[in-house]
Amino acid sequence: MTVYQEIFDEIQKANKIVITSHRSPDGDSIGSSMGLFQFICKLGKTVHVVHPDKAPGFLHWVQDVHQIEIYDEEKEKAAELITGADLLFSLDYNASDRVGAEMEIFLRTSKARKIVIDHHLNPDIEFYDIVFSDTYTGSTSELIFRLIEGCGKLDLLDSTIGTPLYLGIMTDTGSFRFPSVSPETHETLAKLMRAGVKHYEVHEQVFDTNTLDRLKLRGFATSEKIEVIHDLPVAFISLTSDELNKFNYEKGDTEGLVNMALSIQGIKIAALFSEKDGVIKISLRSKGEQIVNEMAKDLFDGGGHKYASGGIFYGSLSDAIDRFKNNLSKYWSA
Ligand SMILES: [Mn+2]
Repeated sequence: MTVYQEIFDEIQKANKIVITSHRSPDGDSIGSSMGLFQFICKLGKTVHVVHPDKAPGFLHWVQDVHQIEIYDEEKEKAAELITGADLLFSLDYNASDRVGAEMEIFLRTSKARKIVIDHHLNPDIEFYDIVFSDTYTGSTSELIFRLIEGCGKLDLLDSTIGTPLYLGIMTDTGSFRFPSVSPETHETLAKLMRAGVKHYEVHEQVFDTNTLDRLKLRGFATSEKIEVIHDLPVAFISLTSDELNKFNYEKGDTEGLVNMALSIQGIKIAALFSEKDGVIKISLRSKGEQIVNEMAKDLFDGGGHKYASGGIFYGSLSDAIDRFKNNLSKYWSA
């Protein structure tokens, strides 16, 4: 039996299905969660999505996204759903601590059957009853599509299921440009479009949403706050909390800013350091031979994908930058 059929059988058997995803939702966690949610709804089953925290504003247009139960906002209700579930999905993360320490307790104590569908490295296979992990695929949303196709239910695919999947694939592949994009990715996109997904609407909803403040912050960051390291093709941007406040910073305003640094001709590694909530948040991006997930893990208590990782630093902005600069050569693959 294929893993797709196995998962489909579990869905058919279950009565109380809960879909979870990681903290700080992104396009893929929302896309995969809502794609699977809509698919299970279409099978005529009841299902809840429980996320640790709320989706950023640029994802509020996604159909039924407001039905997601947010643990941070309604802890008791969210905990009850998880505890009472007989089938639990972990989407776009593969270790229970990625939902945050509080919500993790309920995942750990839940008696539900547990299924992980994910594309990050090193899944916690002990924790799950069924593991559908593919670290070569660019997004979890693409894996949800593969599940629907693999269990022979492609006839149910419509734009309601397909639109969030398109969103997740698009955002996690940098609009279909990362090395993780495969011919299968484009075949998936074609099938989503045939099912009625309006790709241009998804792009518009995600990318044409700048506020004037955000655009000015990005202009400031790229004109005043970008540095290229002298002897390596590495660039970084740093922003203090005062600078963020000056542009009325809202969550999501620095999203993708690190890619501006990576877009400089010849640059292979880019970083963004931003001072938020009293800590330094770090985003790392890379290309080609260079990978950044080890650096994120070792230096900034973080992790992620080979080409897109992040972490955190408890200290000053300048200390975080020094830590990055002083250790770069160790992670440089010549
Ligand atoms: Mn993902």
